Amino acid sequence: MKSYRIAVIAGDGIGVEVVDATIAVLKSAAKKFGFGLKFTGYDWGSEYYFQNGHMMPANAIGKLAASDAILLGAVGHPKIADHITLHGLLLPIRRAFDQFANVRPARLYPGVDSPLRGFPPRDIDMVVVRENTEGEYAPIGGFVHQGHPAEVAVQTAVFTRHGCERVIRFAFELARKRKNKMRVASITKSNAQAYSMVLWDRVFQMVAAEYPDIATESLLVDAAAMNFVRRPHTFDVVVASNLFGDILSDLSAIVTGSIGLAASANIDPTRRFPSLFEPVHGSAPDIAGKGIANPLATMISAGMMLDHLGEAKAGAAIEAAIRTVLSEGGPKTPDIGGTHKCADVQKAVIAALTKPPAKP
Ligand code: GGG
Repeated sequence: MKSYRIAVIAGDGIGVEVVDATIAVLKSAAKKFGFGLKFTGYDWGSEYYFQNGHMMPANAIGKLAASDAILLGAVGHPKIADHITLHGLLLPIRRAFDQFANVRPARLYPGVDSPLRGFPPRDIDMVVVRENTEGEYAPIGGFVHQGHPAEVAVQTAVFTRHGCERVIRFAFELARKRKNKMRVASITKSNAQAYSMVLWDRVFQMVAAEYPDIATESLLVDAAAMNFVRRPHTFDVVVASNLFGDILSDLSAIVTGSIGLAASANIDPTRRFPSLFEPVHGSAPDIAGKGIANPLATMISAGMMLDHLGEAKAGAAIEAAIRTVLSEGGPKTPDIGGTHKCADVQKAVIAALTKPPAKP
């Protein structure tokens, strides 16, 4: 029997609850589809930081490298500055494993309301592909005259031709694979960022020429923000820089109902390294421990993980089970208008996943 090694970093806050619920779903899927999953948990995150002064140990990357995939919950703690938690755990993993494509689907599921008032019942089904290893997140910068009135902070964005080209090409390939609207939208702010994003625009035009079957549009990020609200159903694959992709994928999440449904995959398409799967949301300390976190974003991410591992049927079955629960009036957590708990959703997804097919 084929078996996969899954490194699990539940992390902080609601990360622990949503990852526990997701592992239960993954175990059911593995049983149903006949493959093995060996989970190795790592207690890294903010509690680890309080004990050790860093978010993960020095040999963390080496340990994770021995896995086939990584499942992550959330990072962030109200008593630790956000740049410490993010730069201490998630960002070094993305860079060390060259996970250059952060794939963030946003679907309006049947049974979930979009907050867009009067939005006609048209499908929203898009994917934001976020560049994930450079751009505005490049760890280049510093302080001068620190603590003095003349203090200066310098933060440098890094856009390489190679970095732009590979993520843009990934977006075009994804549009072909999805066979949905066959469109790729590129988002920049090249009127203001006249070097880095002009390079991006140029590379986008160059790559687009190789995909005559895919329609394209180039939007400035401010116009894209408007259009995600005004005409979200017209987008298919959207490719953007690290920062813009991060911001826009929160917008695509909320127009499809909740960030609690927003999944993501940090992919190394070359498969030299393990890819990482996580919900888009953070640790949500305001609801942590109350049992009301929505586990669906993590479950959808886990489905993407199985698909990436080559268990496409099992991945699709998790998504189908979630779709069934949402469309057939199953339990919903408060973020999507319900009153149920994370554990209720877990049970319902497992029931839908394991239900024997109806007799003809
Ligand atoms: N699910 C992982 C998590 O906690 N993400 C929160 C976050 O701050 N992410 C920043 C980013 O993706 O750039």
